[in-house]
Amino acid sequence: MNETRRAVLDALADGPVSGPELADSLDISRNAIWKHVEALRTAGFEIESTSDGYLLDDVPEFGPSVEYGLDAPFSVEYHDSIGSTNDRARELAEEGAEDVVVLADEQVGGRGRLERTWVGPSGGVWLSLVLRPNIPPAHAPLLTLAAAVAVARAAREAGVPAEIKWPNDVLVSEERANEGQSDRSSDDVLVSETSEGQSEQGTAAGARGGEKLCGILTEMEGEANRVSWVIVGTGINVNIPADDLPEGATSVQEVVGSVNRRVFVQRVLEEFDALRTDVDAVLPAWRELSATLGQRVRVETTNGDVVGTAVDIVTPGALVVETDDGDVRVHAGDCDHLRPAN
Ligand code: BT5
Repeated sequence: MNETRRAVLDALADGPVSGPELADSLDISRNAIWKHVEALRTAGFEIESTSDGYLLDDVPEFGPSVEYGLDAPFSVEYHDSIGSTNDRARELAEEGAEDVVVLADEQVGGRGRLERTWVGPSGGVWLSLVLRPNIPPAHAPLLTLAAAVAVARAAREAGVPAEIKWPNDVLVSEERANEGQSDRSSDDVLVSETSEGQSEQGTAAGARGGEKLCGILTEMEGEANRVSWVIVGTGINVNIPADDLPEGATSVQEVVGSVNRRVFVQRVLEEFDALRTDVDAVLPAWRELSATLGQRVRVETTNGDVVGTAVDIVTPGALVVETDDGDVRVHAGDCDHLRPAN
């Protein structure tokens, strides 16, 4: 949203304000004011024309309105439906964009890591941030961790007991979901039960450490010591019934009911913005929200499996696993939670 349109919107929110008054105060023509008002109406803002002037009645729950009231320096490119927000973000990055958020209600060609499919029905928050941070490529994983912290915090504010599983998932753990489920019937539990004698293989939801609320796919381009751009693609299951999601997934709606997605995304973006400007805060915040630390884990890496107890996370996002052969730092891989370490 450009500066003038945002100023028109702010004035309407404090309205009623007449067209001529607005034109005067913003130093643009009355015709330009009219065009901004019409464009805002098209974007779903409800603007009443009263005898005293224009008045903002209602802000759309989702859409371009995400920029309205956002306390972070991102502009938003909104799509009702898109193939992959990461693909669109890449186009924008290659054109030189910075601090743009590509946001969609529905994503029909979403990607996970290793070209896995990401399911993105309407009602979700599918977003990709285009960033140009002044960091070496090796530090980019910190942005993934920051995004996970931002999502987990926003989810917790909404009442969802979210935790982070290394490296890129936000989960609702079985235990915590059940804590918040006392009002549900026993055949309506959100997270599948893990057997008492869960083996080292782990079971479906148990191996994931809980049900998946959000996944993050970070992509980048750069040279040896400096990134050119980074795209942090974040998929959050917000107002989606579990039936529309793959097995092992959950949503905000399933845990606490539907929420206002505009407010939810704004909180994610604001938290992310605060963390990217205070990188020293990322790891401590991540540790606090982690479902992985203290767990027995198996991490599948390109050099084979690492099995042991996850004891820490260190810059720029490596998991420290205490194994029979000593501590191993794992930088990338798929992580299964086995059983809690004694
Ligand atoms: C991820 O991959 O978790 C990263 C997902 C990133 C998605 C976002 S949405 C916005 C942006 N645009 C894109 O095109 N992508 C990003 P990974 O760790 O590989 O997990 C993928 C696996 O999660 C799949 O193989 C499924 O098992 C599962 N999955 C697919 N859709 C899901 C959903 N909506 N919720 C939970 N799990 C899902």
